[in-house]
Amino acid sequence: IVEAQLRVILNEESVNGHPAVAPRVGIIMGSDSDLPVMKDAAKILNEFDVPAEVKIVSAHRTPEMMFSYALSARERGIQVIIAGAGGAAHLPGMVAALTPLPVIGVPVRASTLDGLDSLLSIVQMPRGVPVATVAINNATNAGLLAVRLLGISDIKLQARMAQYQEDRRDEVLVKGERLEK
Ligand code: RP5
Repeated sequence: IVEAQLRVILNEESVNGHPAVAPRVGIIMGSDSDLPVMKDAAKILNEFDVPAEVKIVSAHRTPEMMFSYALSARERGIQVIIAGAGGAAHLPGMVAALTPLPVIGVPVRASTLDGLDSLLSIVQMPRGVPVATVAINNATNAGLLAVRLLGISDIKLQARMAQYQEDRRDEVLVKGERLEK
């Protein structure tokens, strides 16, 4: 999924509010400037045919929207939330405080501190409010982790994840063989 396509998804959803297929994963981010990073999570979910929604929800600029999003996610059928933010990245933690759903945090490199600020803001959660934090800018891993979480109760999806891992292993082996020649 390219950025332009995601923007179309965002605009369409803001117009009719009802995606065709009920999303299982919610991908949210603090700003549209996070899209170039967060699109990688959408790409993975698309690859695994997991329906997802993409929304801009800011902990600081739209706090009311963050509350309503987090409080309604479970009843709307969302099973995992991927939340990306940069700088004082409070979105994943605040959402995790408001929902019992698993929240995966993506620290986005967005400031002069190179993403370390985002990483620490997301990973240093107090006891009792977990956020599964991936590496800086690694929304791909957030997508993969969401698939693994869904795979716990979805055998077909879990089998596809096992296949994905085999494919990655084969890629490495092929590269190694090429080097040896
Ligand atoms: C955060 O501030 C966003 O998640 C983004 O990473 C960062 C900068 O936002 P913009 O000023 O680009 O909108 O809330």
